[in-house]
Amino acid sequence: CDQKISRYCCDNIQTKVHDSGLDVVRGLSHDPKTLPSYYFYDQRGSELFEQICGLPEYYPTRTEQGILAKYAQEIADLTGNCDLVELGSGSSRKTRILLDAYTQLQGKFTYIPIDVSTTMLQATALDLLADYPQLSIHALAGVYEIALHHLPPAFQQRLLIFLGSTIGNLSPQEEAIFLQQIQQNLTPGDYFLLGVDLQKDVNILSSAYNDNQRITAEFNLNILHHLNHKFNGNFNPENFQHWAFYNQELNQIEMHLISLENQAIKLFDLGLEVILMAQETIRTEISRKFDIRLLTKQLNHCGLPVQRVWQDERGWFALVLCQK
Ligand code: AVI
Repeated sequence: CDQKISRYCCDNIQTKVHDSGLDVVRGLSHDPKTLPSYYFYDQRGSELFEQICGLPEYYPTRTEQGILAKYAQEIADLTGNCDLVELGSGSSRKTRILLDAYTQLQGKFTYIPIDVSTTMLQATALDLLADYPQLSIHALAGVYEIALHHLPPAFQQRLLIFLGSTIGNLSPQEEAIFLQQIQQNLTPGDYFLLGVDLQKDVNILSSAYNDNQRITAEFNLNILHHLNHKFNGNFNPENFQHWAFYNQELNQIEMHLISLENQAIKLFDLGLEVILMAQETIRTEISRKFDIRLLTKQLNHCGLPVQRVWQDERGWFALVLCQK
C-alpha cells in the first residue's frame, strides 16, 4: 500500500465557482429558464448516470468503448510514448483500454485524471495502481478550466483525453472557449483525443434520452433534489415531468423539466423565488450531435489540427485525434 501511495498524489484545486449558486439564479431568472447541467452530478446523479451508460437505448458509451477497443493500440502507436491527461475521468473504465495499450508501448508513465469528485479519484486511483505497476497517478480534483492550469511539469509528450461526447453538453460559445483553453494548455507536439456523438436518425437519438426504464427521467428530476439539498429549496419533483427531444435545427438533444402546475419555488439560501406557470419548462441540458466534417474544420481552425478520425461501423460515434 505504501508503495502504491508513493505513486499517487492528488492536488485539490476545488474552487467555490460553482457553489455560490449565482449560475442557478441567473439560469432561473432567464427566459426561457435553464439550469447548468453539472448540477445533475451529486452522488445519486452520478449513480444514475452510470446506469444510463449501461441502458440498451443509450448507445454512446458502448459504441465509444467498441472504437477504443478496436483502435487503442493504433492510437498509442501513432502518438508514441505519452503521459495521459483525462478530463472528467470518473471511474476511468474506458481509459483502461488506452492504459493497456500505452503499457504495451512504454515503461513508466503518468496518468493525470481530472474530476470534481475527490472520492471517485481516490477510489479509482487505488484500483489502477494495483493493476498497472508502471503507472504513477497525479490526480487533480477540480473543474477543467482551473485544472488545466495546474498540470504537473511534463517530462514527455502528453495525450489529453476527453471522452463520452461531454463536449456536446457545451453551447457553441462555451465550446469555442473550451477548445481555446485546451489549445493554450498543450505544448506543440501534444495530442488531444476527443470522443463525439454524431448526427443520426432522430428516433435513435430520441430513444437514447427517453429510455423505457425511465432512468434518464429520474436523472433529470434528480437535479431538483440536488438543488433542494444544496440551496435549501422546496422544489417538489412530483410537480415536474421529464421531457427530452431532438432539436433538428440546432442538432441537439434538449432535456427539459415541464412544470405540471402553476407554482412558486423558493431556494431560501439564494434568496430566490421562481414563479413557474403550468407547462412552462426549465431546460436542464443540451447534448449536441456533431457533423464530423464541420468539427474537423473547427478543430483545424482553432490550432488543433486533426490527424485521424476513427468511427464505428454504423458511423454513430467518432474518436478524433488532434495534434497541436
Ligand atoms: C455526459 N453527457 C455526455 C451525457 C449526454 O449524453 O449528453 C449526459 C446525459 N444526459 C442524459 N443522458 C446522458
